Amino acid sequence: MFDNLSDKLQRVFKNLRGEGKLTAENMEAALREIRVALLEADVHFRVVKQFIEAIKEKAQGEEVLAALSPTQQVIKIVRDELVKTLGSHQSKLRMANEPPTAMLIVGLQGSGKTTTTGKLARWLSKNGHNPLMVSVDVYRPAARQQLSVIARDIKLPIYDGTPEETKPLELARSALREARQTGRDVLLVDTAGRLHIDDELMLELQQLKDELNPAEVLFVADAMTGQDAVKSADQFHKSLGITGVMLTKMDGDARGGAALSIRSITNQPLKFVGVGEKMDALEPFHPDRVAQRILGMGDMLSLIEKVEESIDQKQAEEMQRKLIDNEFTLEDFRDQLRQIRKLGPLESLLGMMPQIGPMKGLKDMKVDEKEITRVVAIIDSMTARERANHMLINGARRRRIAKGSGTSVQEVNALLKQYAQARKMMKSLTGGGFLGKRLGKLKLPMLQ
Ligand SMILES: Nc1nc2c(ncn2[C@@H]2O[C@H](COP(=O)(O)OP(=O)(O)O)[C@@H](O)[C@H]2O)c(=O)[nH]1
Ligand SMILES: [Mg+2]
Repeated sequence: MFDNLSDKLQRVFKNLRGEGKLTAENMEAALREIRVALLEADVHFRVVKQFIEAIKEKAQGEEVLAALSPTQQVIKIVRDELVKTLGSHQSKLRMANEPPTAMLIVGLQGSGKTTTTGKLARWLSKNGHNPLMVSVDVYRPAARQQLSVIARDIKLPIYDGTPEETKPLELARSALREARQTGRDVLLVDTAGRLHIDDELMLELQQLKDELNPAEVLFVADAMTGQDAVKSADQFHKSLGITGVMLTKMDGDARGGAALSIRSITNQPLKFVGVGEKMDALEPFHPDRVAQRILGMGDMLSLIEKVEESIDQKQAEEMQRKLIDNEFTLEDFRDQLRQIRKLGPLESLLGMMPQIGPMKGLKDMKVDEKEITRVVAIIDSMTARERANHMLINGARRRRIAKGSGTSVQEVNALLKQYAQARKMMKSLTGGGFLGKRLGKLKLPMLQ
């Protein structure tokens, strides 16, 4: 699933990285390609429009992390927007305050309602629930039989009904009573579908809804039907009111347009996806994981996450300002080293960075965690005035600092030299056009 979109987006980012430097032109081209990729993935045009506009806006705004390269920032923005489009957070099943919780499974014929009812019962039972199933699809002779076979297969109970119970409402009512009496906490009601939405179907579902007062009305849609799935979900929601969507046959859908549109268009969350015919082929839907899968850049995304977690943005911006104004002191140097240490093993971090531009040099930099500890100790032994102005540190002071930190004068000298180099390097990184000249108020420089 999402294979095509994933391939295309990865190509967009690869091209951007290949260019080394982002400009207004290649960013514009990248946005165009992203737009085409989304449309080709059959994402609803309104969703595509929103998506592209949001990216443009964010790229021009100031909500970006100073510690990321411009391309990484673009990737981060696209990832954030993907997660948002997919629903931001995982949407869990709602349970009634008083069991049993009724859940109505609705949708068009052949969308996968009966199969998904079985899968969901299995999933619930594996997650601490005690479900009962019932089929109220009384129109097709084999329909109820189909759910019975599934129930036997997954060894979970089904309410079969008496021969007199021939109406959906009767069956549903009795099943709810049965669930209550036998201590089942969830009742899954598999309903009949039609090839097209019609008044009769909607009336029947409305009556079931009134009778059962379900905590969930789950719309089942076939992902392979793309925008038709989105359209029928929208219609069901407008006339019946749904509480969530389960998209089936994601295993056969290389495009993913339905998954990417349904949330924005219906404003209802995608709760589960079906990924195969077998009973265990049902997954709770996690927007962040799916976005990750679509972007397919595991390493890059985990780098971005790490940076997000450990770097306080305000602090980073302040640091950038100091660098530019040449106010970067030994104290700041120590803070940076502490930040770097928070990121975890340095080498693995550097390994994740794209080896372009000034970053190339970093790859060969041997990083020793003990070295960082020693450097921090040396800086700790300086007075505040010395930390603020390294020019003060003469021979006598160097000897005192070495003694205080349990190091040698050579080591103090080496540190001061390193610091001077770092100042120079950082200045060239920030001033030389790599990140633009206005990092204090960071914007994606290529869009200014
Ligand atoms: N590959 C695949 N097939 C599915 C999935 N969900 C349902 N199906 C198949 O879709 C067909 C229709 O399913 P069914 O549950 O009878 O649909 P209903 O008419 O809505 O009850 C059956 O052949 C199912 O095996 C899925 O996630 N992946
Ligand atoms: Mg069915």
